[in-house]
Order: sequence, then C-alpha cells, then structure tokens
Amino acid sequence: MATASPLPKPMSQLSRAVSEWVDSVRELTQPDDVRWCEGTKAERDGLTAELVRSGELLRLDAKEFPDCHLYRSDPADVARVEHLTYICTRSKEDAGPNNNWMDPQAARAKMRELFRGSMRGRTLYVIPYCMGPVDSPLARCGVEITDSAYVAINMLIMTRAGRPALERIAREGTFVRGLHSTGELDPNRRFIMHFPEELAIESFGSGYGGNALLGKKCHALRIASWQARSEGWLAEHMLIVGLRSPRGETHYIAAAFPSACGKTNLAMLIPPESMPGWEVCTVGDDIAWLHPGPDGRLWAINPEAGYFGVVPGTNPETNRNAYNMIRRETLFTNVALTADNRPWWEGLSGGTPVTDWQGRPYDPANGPAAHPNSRFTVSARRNPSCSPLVDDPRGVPISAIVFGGRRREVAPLVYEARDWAHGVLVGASVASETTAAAVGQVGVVRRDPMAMQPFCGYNFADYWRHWLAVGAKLSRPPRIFHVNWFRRDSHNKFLWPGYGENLRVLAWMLERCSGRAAALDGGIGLLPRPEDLNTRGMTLEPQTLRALLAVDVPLWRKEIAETRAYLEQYGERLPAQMIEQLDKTAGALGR
Ligand code: OXD
Ligand code: MN
Repeated sequence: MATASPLPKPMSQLSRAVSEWVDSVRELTQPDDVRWCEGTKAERDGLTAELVRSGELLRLDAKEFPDCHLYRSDPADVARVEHLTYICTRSKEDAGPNNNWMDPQAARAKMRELFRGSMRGRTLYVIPYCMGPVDSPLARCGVEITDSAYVAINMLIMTRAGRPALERIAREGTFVRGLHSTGELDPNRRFIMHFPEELAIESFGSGYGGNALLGKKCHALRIASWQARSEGWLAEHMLIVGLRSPRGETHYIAAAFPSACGKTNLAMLIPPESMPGWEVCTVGDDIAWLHPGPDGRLWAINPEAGYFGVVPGTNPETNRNAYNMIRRETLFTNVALTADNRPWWEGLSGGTPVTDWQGRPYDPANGPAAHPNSRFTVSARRNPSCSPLVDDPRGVPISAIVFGGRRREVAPLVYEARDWAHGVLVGASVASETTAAAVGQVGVVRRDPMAMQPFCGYNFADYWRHWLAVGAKLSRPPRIFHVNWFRRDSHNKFLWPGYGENLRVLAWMLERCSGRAAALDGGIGLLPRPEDLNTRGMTLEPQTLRALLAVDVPLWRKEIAETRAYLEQYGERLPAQMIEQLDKTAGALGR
C-alpha cells in the first residue's frame, strides 16, 4: 500500500526569523487576517478573482485579452515619489548628496506611528521572494509584508515568490524585510524609507509601482546596491539583452537608461527586415546584478521574473514583442478602456477610448486617455523573445555596458569610452530629460548618473569608487558605450528612428567588442565613422547621419564644465580618477 506523502510544513513554520517578524508586525498593524503566499498560480488566480468580486479589478474582454485585468490607482498615486523616498543611514554622509536622508531612529519612530493599527479591517499578506533564480548564488531574498492584494499579485508576477524562496531564507537566515501599507493613500502621510544597514524597507501611503512593490527599486536597487558594495558586485538599473549575429556569435549587453527611456523596448528589440540573420533574446528589462566571475568577465543575472513596463507608445511597429506579450495574462494599471472593454492607450493605432484611466467618460480636455505612466505587469515568460538563460544560476557574460539618456542635443548617437575608468566617468555624467515615471516636471534635463539617481542606496562618490574597484578586478572587462536615441534637429524632429533600428548601433558595438570595427577618437571618446554603421535598407540622409555623430565642441566644453561642477559637490569623497578622466577629455577637446 502506498504511504501518503507527509503534508508540507505550514509556511508560517518554515523560518523562525520570518515568523517572529510577522508576529511583531501583526501586533503593530492589527490586521484582521494573515495570509502567507505560497506562490502558486492557483493562489494568484484566487486573489485576482477576489479583487474582481470586490470591484478593484476589472476583467477585460476575454476574447481579445484573455486573463487580463485593469486596475485604477488613486489619481494622486500614479508614480514614484522621489521627494518622499529616504535613505536612513547612521551617518548622513553615507547616504550622500544624491539622497534624501533621515536619522534611522527618527525614521523608525515616525513610521511606527504611521503603521500603528494601519491594517485594521484588512488582510496582511506575507510574500517571501527571491530576486534571481532560487538556486543561484548571485540571488538574494526578501520578504514583503503588505496589506494590498494588488501589490501581492504584482509581487507574485514580478519575483520568484512563495515557498521555495522561504525555504532558501530558512537555510540562509538573511533576508530583506520590506513592510508596506497603503495607509489612507494620503500624500501627506507617504514615506518610502530604506535602512540599508539593517536590510530593511518601510513604505507607507502609496500603492503604486516602485513605491509599493518593494522587491523592485527598494530592494533590487537601493538595498542591493549597498549589499553589492560590501560583497564586491554591482546592482544596476540596466536591461540585459542577448544578440546573436549572422556570424553566429552571441554577446550580452547591459544597458542603463533613466526610467521611461525605452529599456523595455531595447530589451525585446525586433531586428529590422534589412538586417537578416540577427536574433535578439531578453534576459531582463530593468535591473541587472553584475558579478565579477572567476574568468575575469562580468556576469549578470536579472533579479526580476516579470516586467512592469510603461504602456503608452506600445504597438506592433514600436515593439511587436511587447504588444503580443501583453495580450493575455496581463495586469494593466491606469490605461483607458474602449466600449468593448479592451485596454487603450496613446500610441495604439486601433480602437477608441470611451473611459479614461480614472474611469471618467473620455474627454480630451482632461488630458491623455491613459496615464503617461500607465503600466503593464506581466511574467517574463510571456515575452516571445525571453532568453532560455533567464533561470541560469550563473547568469550571462557581459560584453558591453551601455549608458544613455534622453538628450535633444550634445550627446551623439553613440561613442565608446577609452577604458573602464573613463567609462565610469561617462556613466557618472549621464543627464536626461525627466519623464512621467516619477512625480515632478517632465522634460527638464537632470543629472542621472548611471540612471541610478533615484535608486542608489548610498553616496554616489562611494559608488563610483566601488565601480572603479570592480573594474580593477576584471581581466576581461566589458567595453563601455554611451548612446542617445533622442537627438533632435532645429525643428525638434528626432534625427534617429530608434526602436528596431537601434540594432545598427548595437551591431557596431559588438564589432568593437570582437576587435573588428574601426573608431575615430572624437575627444569625448571613440566614435564610428558614418561608413562604420550599417545603414543598409534604412532611409537616412548622409547629413543626418553626420549630424547624429557630430561632436559639438563648444557645447561639450559647457557640458564638461557642468559635469565638473556636479562632481565637485561630492567633495573629498570623490575618487581622484574621476577628475583625472574629466581633465583628459577636456584636454582632448582643447581647453
Ligand atoms: C521603473 C522606473 O518603473 O524606473 O522601472 O521607474
Ligand atoms: Mn526602471
């Protein structure tokens, strides 16, 4: 007779450290109920069904968008709140001029009062998760406690969540503690606090994106960047994409762009028809954890398991993979609706919006139908170009690192850094026009070093020192590049078509990595000559290409002076190499 297999241990008994923490949070926040998330599909479907019944989620047209739902956030809670995000280290200098700082004891006391009784009448969800493949030594774990089922569903899509993660936590003993409550969604009682020295996050008063899905920006970037410094690796705001050339060589590129500058599009790029034989696979679209490997190369994992991408602009021409990916099993947030209950957003060619993102009858006088920061949450498995190596515990080897920003002038289409140390300066000099991903004015140029301004969990001066130290450990470092897809002419028209055509620029980089392509020293770094870029099959006037690759020396002198003034804010902590590299560039351009 077959013996019945023993029942699995209840989740609440797997890790004493986690259970004790849950008990203390329960005492403080007073929820009506506690639910431990196992991470199964049935559980996620059950939570979704509950939210449909309560009216918080709307089921979309089942024929065209099977298993897709719409969530509308509070209209005053639609983006990350950088001004309410704090790094709470014992010493203010450790947080640096790049962060808002609060004394950890004062911050804990403030948050305690906000959390006291905040979950009365609600359910407390416990979500153990692993950032990265559960069997990868490069992955790290956390537990999010939240009183929002919507947040729980997002976390179940975005991370490897549930029992296997908790089992790893039980084995390892360490985990990041992320406590979240939506509170009353009052912007005056909203704080996103980070305690890197204690591996802890406390977020109150927002239910949206990076403010509330604590595995993403709070853990995988702010806390992880701190952990990475002490452990000798890098936690970066970067996509990871694999490119297989017609020669049969595969290279992986990690690229950092500020929020809403096209990382998701580049990560799942569709090669133009005039570039046959190229294949693209996506490892990640937003975050990369980069570790020096025993072979002297840099190896990357994507700590996430899903995408939380910007919806507007997604269509079969701009990003066919993303467009197809979000046609089933997708959670939409703050998009508009058509009369037949299909999601609608600006940039979609068909359909007519009848209801805007706030649920009002659509009236163009109220602004866009979909919120400019409306999002899709979807499993990476739904991506037609998902790499078979996403679950490889070793990650993928990185041949090139790319930095970029949204600049109407100054930065050329592409240039390559002279070496790693120059590349660190190039990354540190990134500046970009702001987007709707964060609350605040859109379209103003701000400094965004390594696209990490909102996400680095410690002083940028120490961070650049750490970057220099990591590079010194690599015998085969990736080459470092800078790109600008957003350069415009005097009529404000984009000079470069972007999207799939960006592969032409990536192809030049890979030829540089293989030692086959030439480059010219342009003072700011190494640039392709117009003939080095493959423009076959595209309509681009020769003068446009020249303009895209031009280095405007007076503008660059101004840029260098601004970069110098910016870097000097970091005072004595700034590594001397950064100014040496800047002087070298200034010298090459002629002072
Ligand atoms: C994001 C962001 O959501 O960078 O990825 O804001
Ligand atoms: Mn991002």
